[in-house]
Amino acid sequence: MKPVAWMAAVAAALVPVYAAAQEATLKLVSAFPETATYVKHLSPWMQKFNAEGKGVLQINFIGGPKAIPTFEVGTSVKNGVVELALSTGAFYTNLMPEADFLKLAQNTVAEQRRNGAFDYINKVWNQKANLQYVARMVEDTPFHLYLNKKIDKPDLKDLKIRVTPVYRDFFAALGATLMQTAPGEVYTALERGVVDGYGWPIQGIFDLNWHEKTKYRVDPGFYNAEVSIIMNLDAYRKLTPAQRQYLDKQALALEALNGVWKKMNDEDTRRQAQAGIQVITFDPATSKNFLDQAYDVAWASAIKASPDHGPQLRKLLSK
Ligand code: 173
Repeated sequence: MKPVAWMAAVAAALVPVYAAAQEATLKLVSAFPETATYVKHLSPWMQKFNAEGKGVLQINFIGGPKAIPTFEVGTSVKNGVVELALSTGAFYTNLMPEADFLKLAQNTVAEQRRNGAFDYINKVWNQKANLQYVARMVEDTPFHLYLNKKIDKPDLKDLKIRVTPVYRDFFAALGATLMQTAPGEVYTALERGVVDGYGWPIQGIFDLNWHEKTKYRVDPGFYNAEVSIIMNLDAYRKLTPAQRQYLDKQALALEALNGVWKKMNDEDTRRQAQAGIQVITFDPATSKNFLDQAYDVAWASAIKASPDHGPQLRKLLSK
């Protein structure tokens, strides 16, 4: 056979294989328990993703931390055990300290896509953790300190507080004794009195019945809860242009739903009051110091842990 004829024959033989390879299925795990609002919010999106993505791209939801423990999700995505995860950076700081910096964002993810922050995040996530940062699913959601013992000033001396990396440096600076747990272990820790309180966003304490074991919420809230879809970089690079375009389109569609969080947060704030959770506040100057300290401590620690990317990310994520 002449080379041209030979190449044509091979190409013809490859067509059916190529066509059959057009649909790919990506496994997704959640680092949050399946009863969390985050998973409930993602479910209809995954359904739509699969309905509209037939023949192109599908998601196979594997489950929550029973499938892969919360703090092992990042490594599993990095290594390609699963292709996708719903997680927050605090759960994969074992891969890189930068993972936890996104809680400090003061701009929206839409702005981050415009001002280069999103690309910068991806540069770091690609290089340091073999991850592609696909979409930020939660916005407008501050974290709070929840307590079972009353305080009248921001002094956590003598208090044992459940943390993740989100709160670690701030609560340590306030004098707390720290205990790290995954969300799935908070209820038991409260029930057994192993901790006197915990950090969590304004939304979600009802998902795992923590309201039953919570007396106080400290205001103001601080930071900006980051919950996102991350993807194994090799799997991302293997997508065909059509598959990648489809994923990007659905990522933007997920972010376009982020307006719901303000309403969800208002609703949960009301529910907390109804559940008898009392709000601890400080005088205005103390509140301001509390909030300033939250950011100062976190950025100082971020820049120390990542002298190269910390300052850049601070610029790109601040107002
Ligand atoms: O588990 C946590 O408190 C935590 O780090 C977190 C982060 C983002 C959203 C919800 C919880």
